[in-house]
Amino acid sequence: MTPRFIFMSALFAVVLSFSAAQAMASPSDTFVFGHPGKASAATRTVKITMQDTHFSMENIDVKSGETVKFVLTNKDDFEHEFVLGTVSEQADHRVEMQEAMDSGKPMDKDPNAISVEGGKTGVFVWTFAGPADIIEFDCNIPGHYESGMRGTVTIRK
Ligand SMILES: [Cu+2]
Repeated sequence: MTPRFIFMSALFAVVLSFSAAQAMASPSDTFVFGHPGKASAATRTVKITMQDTHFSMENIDVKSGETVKFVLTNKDDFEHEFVLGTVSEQADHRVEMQEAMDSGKPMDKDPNAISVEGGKTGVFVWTFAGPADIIEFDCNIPGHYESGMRGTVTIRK
């Protein structure tokens, strides 16, 4: 490697970590749309089925401050995930998932996501926060979002 290449790589890494920190990533990070919630604080349970690489719901309406317990049942015989995020965070996550698949490295566990193995049910609790906005719930396993495995969450004041 030339010194220039090393410098550019280091610079790229700094830019990457800066944008990742801004977007979401590590467990200590905050999300504009809320934070992981406690099941005991949940005021509502939303049941979603994952089947034929689709979610059984296209939109979920929530209020800012509301804690929702999601019960996700995967009826396919392969893994799906449920990720909350803004449109741009979801797009970034899809790139990470594709890279992880290509390299064979496992993904870091994100606090705004849950993976559910085929035939299993997973529980995911989230406390939503405003500002009133629309975010997405997606499965970003390569090819799944593209085949329609996505939905929106409308966060109302
Ligand atoms: Cu999926």
